[in-house]
Amino acid sequence: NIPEKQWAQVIEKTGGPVEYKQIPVQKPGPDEVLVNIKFSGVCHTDLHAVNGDWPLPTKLPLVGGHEGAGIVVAKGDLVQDIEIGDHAGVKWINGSCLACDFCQQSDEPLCAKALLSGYTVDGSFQQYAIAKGAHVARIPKEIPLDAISPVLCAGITVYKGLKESGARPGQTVAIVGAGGGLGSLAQQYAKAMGLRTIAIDSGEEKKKMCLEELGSHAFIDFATSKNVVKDVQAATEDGLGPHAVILVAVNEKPFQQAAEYVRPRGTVICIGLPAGAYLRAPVFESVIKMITIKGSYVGNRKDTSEALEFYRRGLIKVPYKTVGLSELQKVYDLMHEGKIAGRYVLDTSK
Ligand code: 8ID
Ligand code: ZN
Ligand code: ZN
Repeated sequence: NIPEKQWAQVIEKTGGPVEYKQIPVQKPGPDEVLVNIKFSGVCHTDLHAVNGDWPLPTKLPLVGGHEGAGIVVAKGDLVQDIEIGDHAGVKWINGSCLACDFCQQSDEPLCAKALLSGYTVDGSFQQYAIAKGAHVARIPKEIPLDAISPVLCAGITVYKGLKESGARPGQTVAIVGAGGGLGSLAQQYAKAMGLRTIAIDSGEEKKKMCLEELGSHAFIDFATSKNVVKDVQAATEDGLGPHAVILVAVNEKPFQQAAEYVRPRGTVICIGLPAGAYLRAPVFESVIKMITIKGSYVGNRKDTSEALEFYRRGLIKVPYKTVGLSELQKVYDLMHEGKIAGRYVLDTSK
């Protein structure tokens, strides 16, 4: 029984506020599914969308959210390989053309026609969300929907970023922004991939989480360190710096620092998207250290199923707190202040 109305968090204009209200439930098109969202993680991207931080406009009015985990309750005639009652995830890539040069190579995040959940189409901050049948994440039924929701963006993205870094088991990766949603999962995926991690973030709560719960061997507090570059290098066994750096901070500064402490031959992976930020690296050191600097953008459908499989196998611990969908503004306020250790997950029934 699908209701006609549902609770949602909606912004009418860029800058907000988010408004908790009832809106109609939409019907899925022929190649789409309707997912009864049970839980949705809140990603910093959702806050960027509210604030209009990026040079890409959102749809308006907008229902944000792209870490939505729930149950398929309706589907279009063309959707054959997912059934009503199956568990599914509405992730950032809501759909893509499946035909362009990039889609053919399973680089669907690069598709010029990609639909973005909670950005160019309505997302998971509502009780019933629509996504293309080809793109919803298939969630095995034994996985709890609350715990898996942050994996649907944060998990997939950092897993992909770690693969893009080329770091191999036994090597060391610095996670910059380690105490946030992406950063906390990055430490877990890195550990599962046999990597050592150095966590960089700020404050006692995040330090404790990174060292005691997430398995990093060192924590560097960017706010109190006198020299982040030296401290990161000193935290590697031979003092030569980490083999890779995963940048998931929402601040420009570390994007201009990483090339200085990464190891010769090392790779800097840019994932975080601070507003108006630029990368900077000294040409001299970049050349003579043979550094690679790359961007990494979410993941494809295979990265998605692999990231979920890591969780299913018990390799990933997701540090999260659950509050009601109605409390989204509070989560944004905490996120804006950098006060969230791990992720907040919204329960759409409250
Ligand atoms: O596909 C992608 N590239 C992708 C996918 C998903 C998210 C990119 N993102 C982007 C988001 O849009 C956002 O810009 O990644 C960024 C991180 O998202 P998040 O993990 O959801 O944000 P958060 O939970 O607020 O964590 C950010 C952390 O960065 C720390 C903060 O303390 C916080 O814990 N941080 C900051 I701000 N400045 C720092 C610094 N100088 C820093 N950590 C280390 N050094
Ligand atoms: Zn996200
Ligand atoms: Zn395409």
